[in-house]
Amino acid sequence: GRLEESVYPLFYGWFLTHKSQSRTKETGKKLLETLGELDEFKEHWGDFGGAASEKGINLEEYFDGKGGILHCTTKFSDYGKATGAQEYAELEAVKEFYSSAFHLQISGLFITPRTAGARVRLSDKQLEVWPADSEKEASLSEELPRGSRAHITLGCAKDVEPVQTGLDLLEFIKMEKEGDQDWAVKDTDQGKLCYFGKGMWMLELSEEVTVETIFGGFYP
Ligand code: ACK
Repeated sequence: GRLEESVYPLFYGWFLTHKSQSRTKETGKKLLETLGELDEFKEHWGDFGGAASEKGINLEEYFDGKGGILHCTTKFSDYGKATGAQEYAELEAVKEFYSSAFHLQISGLFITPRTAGARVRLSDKQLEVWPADSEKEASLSEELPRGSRAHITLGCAKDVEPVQTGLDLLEFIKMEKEGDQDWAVKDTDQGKLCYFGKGMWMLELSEEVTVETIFGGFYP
């Protein structure tokens, strides 16, 4: 029968199709392999705490926490309990775009000692379902452009929650904004690899990767 009350998801986002998931995982894996073999990376093993043996770090094992379907979260609504969850559900764009297909652009890939993720560049249309306060909520001081936090979590280190991936991405973007520094370490066949210190590596893809997604909610 009809539900008396609205049912709110755990979160809303763009969910990658099966095919796009395998491709994205593959691209991420390639980065981890490239990094693992890079001399410049080896100089900074210490950033990853005790994870490095004499042979190095197995990054794939390091980031094996928290699997699941690859997605780009728009709103974490916590089954309606999160601040603004109900208002978000009522947004015209959210209702209109629900279940629609979108192409998302991945512009970079990154790892930190906590998370591995993909940086997503949202279009103006996609920003219509991006919560107004997402960046403010996460970065206490600075004003960052809307959509800065958009990401796909590819992996988490042990005992790290996936919410950390977006926070790590904002950390990169803050440094990019403040920095007069050149972070570039190496040109790879995938793009420019940058080291920001403290175990924070970003690969700026020379060609953005397009992934197919469906906008919707995650309920389990
Ligand atoms: O990797 P993610 O973007 O980070 O996808 C998962 C998803 O919701 C289910 O846990 C994200 N998430 C969890 N807590 C929050 C939060 N407080 N704010 C924003 N995103 C969150 C998590």
